[in-house]
Amino acid sequence: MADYSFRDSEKKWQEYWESNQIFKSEVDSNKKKYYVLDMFPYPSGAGLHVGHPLGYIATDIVARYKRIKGYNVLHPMGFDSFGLPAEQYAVQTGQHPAITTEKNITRYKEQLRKIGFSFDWSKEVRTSDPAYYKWTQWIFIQLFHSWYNKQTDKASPISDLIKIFEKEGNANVKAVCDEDVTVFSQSDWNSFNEKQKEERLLAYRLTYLADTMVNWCPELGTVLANEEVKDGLSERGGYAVVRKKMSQWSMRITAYADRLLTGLDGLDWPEAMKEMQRNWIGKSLGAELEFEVVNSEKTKIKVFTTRVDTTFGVTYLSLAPEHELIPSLTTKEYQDAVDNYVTMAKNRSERDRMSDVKTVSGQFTGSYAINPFNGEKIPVWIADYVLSGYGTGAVMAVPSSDTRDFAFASNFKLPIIAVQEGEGTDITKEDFDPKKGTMINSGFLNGLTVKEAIKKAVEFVEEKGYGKGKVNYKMRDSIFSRQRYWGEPIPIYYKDGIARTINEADLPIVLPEIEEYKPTESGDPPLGRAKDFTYAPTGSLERYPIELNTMPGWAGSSWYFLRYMDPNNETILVDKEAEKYWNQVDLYIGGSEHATGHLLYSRFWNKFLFDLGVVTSDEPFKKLINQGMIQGRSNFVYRINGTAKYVSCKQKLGYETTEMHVDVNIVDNDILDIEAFKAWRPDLAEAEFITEPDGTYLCGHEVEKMSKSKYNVVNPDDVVEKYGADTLRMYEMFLGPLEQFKPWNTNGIDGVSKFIKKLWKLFHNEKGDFQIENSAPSREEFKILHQTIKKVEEDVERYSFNTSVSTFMICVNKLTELKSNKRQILEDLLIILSPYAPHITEELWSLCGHMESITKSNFPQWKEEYLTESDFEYPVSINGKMRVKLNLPLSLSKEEIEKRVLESDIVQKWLEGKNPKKVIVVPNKIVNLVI
Ligand code: ANZ
Repeated sequence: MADYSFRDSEKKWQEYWESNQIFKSEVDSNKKKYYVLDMFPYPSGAGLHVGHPLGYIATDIVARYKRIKGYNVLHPMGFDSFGLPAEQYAVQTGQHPAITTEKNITRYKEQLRKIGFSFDWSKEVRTSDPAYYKWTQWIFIQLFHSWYNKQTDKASPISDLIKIFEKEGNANVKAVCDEDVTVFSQSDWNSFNEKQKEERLLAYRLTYLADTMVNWCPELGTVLANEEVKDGLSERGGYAVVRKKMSQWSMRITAYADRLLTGLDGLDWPEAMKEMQRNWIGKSLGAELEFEVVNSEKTKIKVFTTRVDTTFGVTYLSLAPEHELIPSLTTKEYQDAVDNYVTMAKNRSERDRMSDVKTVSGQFTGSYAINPFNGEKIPVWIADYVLSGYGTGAVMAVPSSDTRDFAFASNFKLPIIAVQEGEGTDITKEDFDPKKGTMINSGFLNGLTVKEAIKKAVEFVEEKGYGKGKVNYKMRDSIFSRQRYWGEPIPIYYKDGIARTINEADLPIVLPEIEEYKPTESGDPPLGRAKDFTYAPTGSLERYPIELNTMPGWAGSSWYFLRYMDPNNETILVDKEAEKYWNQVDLYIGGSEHATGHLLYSRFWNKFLFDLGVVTSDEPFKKLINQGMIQGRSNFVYRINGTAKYVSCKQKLGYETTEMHVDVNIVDNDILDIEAFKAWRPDLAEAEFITEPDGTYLCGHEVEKMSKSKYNVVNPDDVVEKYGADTLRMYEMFLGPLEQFKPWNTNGIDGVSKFIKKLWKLFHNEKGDFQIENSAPSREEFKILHQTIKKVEEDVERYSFNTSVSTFMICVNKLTELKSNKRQILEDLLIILSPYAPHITEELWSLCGHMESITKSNFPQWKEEYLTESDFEYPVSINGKMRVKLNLPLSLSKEEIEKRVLESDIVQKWLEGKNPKKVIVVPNKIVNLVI
């Protein structure tokens, strides 16, 4: 046999693994389990580029490693297959998103297959599959029928809540619920009609319909997320966006805020990710404080403050433009000005309003309030830096301590009456011009530290009945409705205007067929186009309309890791035994861009399912690693301005040129394939070139994001075709630490490709025939092997894959030098290399005569005895003269060396029966005796 033919071999082994279901995993309580998971991809039309498999290669190495370490490994793959691109493509072309999605999945699977991943495809899930989303809908229904009981600190059935209401009303219920629930008694409850009862219950349900302010884009016919709006226009298309109140399904994720926060402490995640979630949840300890309005004692303005200690310095109040008291607070004189201001402010997105420090805009209402601490009369303003969704939507402004209040007050020439003492204020003494304000003291808080002052002020406020201590979270409940087609239907129907859940037995509610994927003319979501999208509950002759909104992209991905454990179960979301066995994901690898989206939502749903008893673990992902991105390495050519001439990179000095991206696939080691370049585009056919002296055209290069528009996308299929999957896998790992961002640079790939060839040669003689020997290896050979085993094991255990690759290279180089072809050495090398280069190792393993796949072998145990240089030849001198050389093991202690030296016959002869006066042992060097 001649050179290694990776094409045949890789294809052969991929087929072998597949047809023998080598990676299929079943619950086996006699074996330790290991669950290793990738963030599943959205199957986009563009296919995979070399950046995508980076994380998958890392998890695959771990999965294969853990298997040969004796673990039962669950390593599944699936598709996050609902989503916007397929829908937009459908709107443009009329092609059903299911068809494009299916086509893309086929392509993805083909690409993944070629890289030799050890996925258990029998566990595959697709979020757009009705058999899967049946359970996404089921979770929605459970959320609808649950409320959050603060006393037990978990979700409980709504039926329990109803029992409480029937017995005693809601006065004693401690729940996470809407802010504005009014108290009702037992008899109130019993006198409510069904609709009234439903309205009350909605305020408690974990998923609920609420009128929410949304970014509505009439042109696109949909609600947009905050990050999709820039300067009041839609990011895509630049259409006008207005803030609008719409009835939307929401998820009461805030009920879990504290548990989501404390749960982070026990997770082995990158600290930066945990910090991002902490900030997103944004827990603030503070107080709510009420301000009476002058001439209207009944109206009270409630503010949320984290600095109740600064109340003496309050010089005005400001309300969010959406605040409900504005109409009643606005005096006649200011009516027009207020109306204009409110209209203007409402249409700016929250994000713009928060970031826009300079244009602190505002409007006086004409009303005044009373500062409860000192009885001062203070004006009530409207300011759009106050957000309606946070706290109470009203702030007490302390311009001497808070930068925004200070900027606002300066802008509107409002008084700044106090400089607070103590650390912790935003404004420094230097910033504050005392001429602008009067220094006053803080009454009973004088001289205290901020912490002490806050504590004392809260006590004061509570005692006097001005307000109470309060915890606030930045995190909001998540809006769940989408006006889209390609998502899960929400399992709700409406009867008599009341939202009701579809019977579980009737799930899934399958996405109906429609002709066009756009909103209807009357502004209903696309599902409004379906002919008969109605539901008849069992026993009912009448049919009722089904909810027209669909679920957001994050619904299906919030629980997919559970379904992998038992993907085909039709009667339950996940089998109890399977869940108990596979339990948490032991290792999860994916991008850091999901910090406050997917990773937070899935923790939320998991906690809810935990409360429900569906899962046994409160946290889904024990360990998380964020793989860095592989960036593109772009190449450039330089056109001399006004000509069709291109000048090579090192010759361009003195020319006025325009830099142009060139397709990296027609560049090799920065050298342009001139003919391919001419053929690349019709306008380049006549191109002329000024080359380097050797006749080549040298391109410039730069590291950028990998993207089609930069012509720097490298397709893994091409790399596999040219070098083989084993080379691609090892090369991607070799690029650098997994977490790091790093450019794709094919210049180094030859090194890895050579390594694979060298490995092959170790097993073959000069003539190219397979030949290994059964004779015992030398100590040196063992040493090389065992050092490698140890290093590779340590590396995988700490997810340092790039260092393993270099270790393998060193090992193969050393064995090549020794012309080592001992079975005992080479077979173990194959086993430890198999997670990285699974194909060639299978091939050589079978050539070694093994009938069973190398994936069934055992990771060898390294032995200490082989790691050390075994012996050292000690020169032993007696009275300054070297008399003998003794071979002693290196592992000996000083005392043991001395003992062994003295025991030696030759030394004994020189000692002539005397005891030496002095013995000096210098380990690894010399022994000196003085007699
Ligand atoms: C007086 C004060 C004095 C404040 C001071 C801060 C510093 P965090 O920590 O983010 O929770 N605030 C309250 N509700 C607001 C809203 N809806 N929109 C904008 N700002 C709002 O911030 C809480 C602080 O932000 C509150 O404490 C309030 O200003 C302001 F030296 O009250 B503070």
